[in-house]
Amino acid sequence: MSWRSLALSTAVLAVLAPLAASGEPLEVPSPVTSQVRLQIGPSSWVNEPTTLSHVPDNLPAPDPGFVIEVTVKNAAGSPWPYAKVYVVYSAAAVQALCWCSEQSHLWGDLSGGRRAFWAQAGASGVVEIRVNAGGCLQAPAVCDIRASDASGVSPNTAVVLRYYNAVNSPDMIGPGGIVCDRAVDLRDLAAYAAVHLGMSPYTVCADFNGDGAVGLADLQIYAVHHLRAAACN
Ligand SMILES: [Ca+2]
Ligand SMILES: [Ca+2]
Repeated sequence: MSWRSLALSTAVLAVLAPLAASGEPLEVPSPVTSQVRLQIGPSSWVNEPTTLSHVPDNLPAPDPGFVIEVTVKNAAGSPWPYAKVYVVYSAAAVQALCWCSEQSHLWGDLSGGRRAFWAQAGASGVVEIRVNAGGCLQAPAVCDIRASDASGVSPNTAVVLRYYNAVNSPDMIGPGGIVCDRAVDLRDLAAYAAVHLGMSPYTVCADFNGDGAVGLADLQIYAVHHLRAAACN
């Protein structure tokens, strides 16, 4: 083997090493290296696990206050420029949530009654997505975030980066006890406060940071939307 071919082989091995380590191919987005975080307040972010696993909840709101930031990377940890990122809701979520008629991003309904929102990352593989809706639902894999390369034409063939077992929103309730009404107002404050103060049992619908308890951190998240009277049609 010549020095040149040896150097080339070494370079190829260096490139393939992350592939061997993670077991993931380099030509698809990686749920291990890709990053997802949620902006749950004006300057408050929650980092989600960096491995493919369910995370506590996904947070839509009637206003575009909650930001889902996704950084798409391949198995070697290199940013994936111009990746397409989708937020996909199950048919059960489509039925249960109160959707705003105007959305921050392009969206469409998929087979089986699912709904997908999508946006395209920039050159650094980073994209922010907001979903405008109210309501709450806890169910296995009720929502997921997935990504494909720029040529991807369908979320069905995209790689799932994260999935969620709950979707909740500060729009917890509506008139007459319906589960949501696309507005965050005194009804929602009363519903939230009852759980916070222990007058109603724990519900994931009031656990906005998904830590298994309802407390001041959740109140802070709720208050952001209540104070701006978040609402949509
Ligand atoms: Ca409401
Ligand atoms: Ca909580």
